[in-house]
Amino acid sequence: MSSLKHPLIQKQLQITDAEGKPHNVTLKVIEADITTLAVDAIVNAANSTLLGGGGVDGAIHRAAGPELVNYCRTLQGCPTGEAKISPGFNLPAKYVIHTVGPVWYGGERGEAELLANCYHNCIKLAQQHNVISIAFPAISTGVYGYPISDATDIAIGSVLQSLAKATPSGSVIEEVIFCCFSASDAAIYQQKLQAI
Ligand code: AR6
Repeated sequence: MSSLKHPLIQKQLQITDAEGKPHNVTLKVIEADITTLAVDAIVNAANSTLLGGGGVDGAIHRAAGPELVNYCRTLQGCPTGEAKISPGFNLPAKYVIHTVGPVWYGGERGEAELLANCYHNCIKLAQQHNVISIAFPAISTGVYGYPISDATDIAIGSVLQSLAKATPSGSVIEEVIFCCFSASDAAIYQQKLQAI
């Protein structure tokens, strides 16, 4: 395992699900290329076509191989804030959960709620597919321009809220990885996770 994949911080929390049952979940912050992670599901910060693009989306499509775009054609796109799932094909991850983050227009166009919906819908879909470990990139904070500090609060907050809303019919997610692509993003995630 490369040293960059070694968690910069990890925190074990007890979450109470919708039926009042306690579950342990470990939240980790790492600095890595998400396409290298052998987890049950990695999340893709896609666009609404789901047919590939730049940034993490481009990296995931390159690493998964052309079968991914062929499969994504059958998904018929994805609205902002929602999520769709595909196999991981050549990736070490079993699934890719594609979500479409909001473009940042200054914060007055419902960006915060849309970004929270992304995390919530990814967790929901993951649980429906028996995912135990999931890795998220910093959705919307690249090309889409969402300020990293606010986006990080939403990422951590909405993941914890979604896990608490979980119903016993889905899998119990035991590991959530926040996969940062720069040391400066990782430092922000680390600081926010430390504070909870
Ligand atoms: N592993 C982990 N994180 C990565 C990787 C990687 N290999 N590559 C980039 N990032 P962005 P968005 C980080 O721009 O803002 C695409 O063209 C990156 O540093 O990928 O949601 C889509 O098709 C940043 O922190 O996604 C859409 O059109 C984070 O991933 C649009 O960009 C998100 O940056 C989506 O924009």
